[in-house]
Amino acid sequence: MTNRRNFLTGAGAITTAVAAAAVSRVAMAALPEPVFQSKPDTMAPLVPETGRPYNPVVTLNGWTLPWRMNNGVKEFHLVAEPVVREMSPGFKAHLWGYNGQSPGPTIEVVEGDRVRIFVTNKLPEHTSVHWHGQRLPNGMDGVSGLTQKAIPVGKTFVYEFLAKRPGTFMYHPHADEMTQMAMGMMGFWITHPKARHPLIDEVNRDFVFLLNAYDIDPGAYTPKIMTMLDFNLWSWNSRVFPGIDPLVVRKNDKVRIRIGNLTMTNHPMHLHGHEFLVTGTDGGPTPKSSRQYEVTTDVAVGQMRQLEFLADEEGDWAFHCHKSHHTMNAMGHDVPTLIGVDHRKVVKDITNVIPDYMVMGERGMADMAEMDMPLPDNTARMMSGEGPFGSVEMGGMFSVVKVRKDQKAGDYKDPGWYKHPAGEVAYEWTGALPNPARFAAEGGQTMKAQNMPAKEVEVQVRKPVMGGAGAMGGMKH
Ligand SMILES: [Cu+2]
Repeated sequence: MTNRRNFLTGAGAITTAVAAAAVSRVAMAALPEPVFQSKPDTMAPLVPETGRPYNPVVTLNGWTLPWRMNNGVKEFHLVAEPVVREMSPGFKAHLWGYNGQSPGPTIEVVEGDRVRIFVTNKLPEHTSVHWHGQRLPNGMDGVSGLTQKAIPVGKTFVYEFLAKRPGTFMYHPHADEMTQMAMGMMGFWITHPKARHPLIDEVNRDFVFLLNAYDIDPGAYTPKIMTMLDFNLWSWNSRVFPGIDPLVVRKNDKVRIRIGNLTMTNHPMHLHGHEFLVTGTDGGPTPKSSRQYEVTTDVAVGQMRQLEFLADEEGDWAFHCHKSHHTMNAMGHDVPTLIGVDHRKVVKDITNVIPDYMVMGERGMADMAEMDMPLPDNTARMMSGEGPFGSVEMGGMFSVVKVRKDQKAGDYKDPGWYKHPAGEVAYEWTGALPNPARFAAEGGQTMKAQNMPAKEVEVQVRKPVMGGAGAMGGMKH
């Protein structure tokens, strides 16, 4: 049971999931052998071989936990343990999670299933699992101290309940939560409807991911757990752009995206090129009368949201959190705004003291994306991600919904960048530019300035306290 076995192998964005190994009769009497996953790839949906059929979800940069049926009960085995998570290529974090990964594997069951979950604690401290959003007996709710004893180090506890209502749920510890959630302990839970449900549509693609946030100093591996606000890594399933896989769909697919928020702030999730409906919340499917088309919906702390749309526009459509600081990686927050400030004199003064001092951001921050600055080892670049037209200048909570007419049903392989039809890309104007019609300067119509100083305001630029790339790397946003 303690052997770490990779049941799921392969390379690329999508690899093949393998169902749990056949279980011998002797083993049936014991706990199910836990299944582990060490790769951060998006695994192909796990098609159920036992129990009621359903359309499985795709966990972005994650996987679904195989189960076994034991006398009509669906049995899962979660192992809470320290893990190493690759958050983006070249950047690994030392987190806590379940079964080899943070977040833990997605659990998928069907409305009416009797579910038994074995939880083994291999953390250095006690834990528990709260089944966020479920209807269940009070003693199965997982609040240590209140509804159960915390699971001591090295022990295994059993949770058992009926999956009563269909919907989108989460699981996470309810013991030393501040530490354990800051370290990445969380996972998704889907209860599929047992039959056609009037408020739950069949979809062609069903993606799930959790929003999470970490505070990891550049060059460090372990999150700081005392952080309340100053997180510097905003992630989906503990991955940051460009480490987040694209959401690949076929043109005219009906697409569902389920998002859970276990960070300490809200995230307005924004989709380009399509309108979506919020078809479900923590409380289950939304009444049809409450649905309205949106392109952004806020996912508040502790909430789940289900978005649905018809992917009828081909292209590479950005999908991201609309808080611009959440689409950046470690760096940048405390950097003063330097746009429009000429630094040449300041730099000359500073380089007398700090020879390798470097100025950033006098033309905006875009230079940063392309600049190959020396960063401490094991640091996610603040913003990067090469697109077909240059740097995407993004990090953090950002990915791309790739809509293709020739994508095969059930194929999640990255089709590469969209090939735009001729004449459908913004282009440079090379003709003559008419003289701009200035307003105030040429006596045009404009509002009178009130209470404004008559002469130009002098800008006082504070001398930067820190210099050099390493010091800038220590800043947060
Ligand atoms: Cu956000």
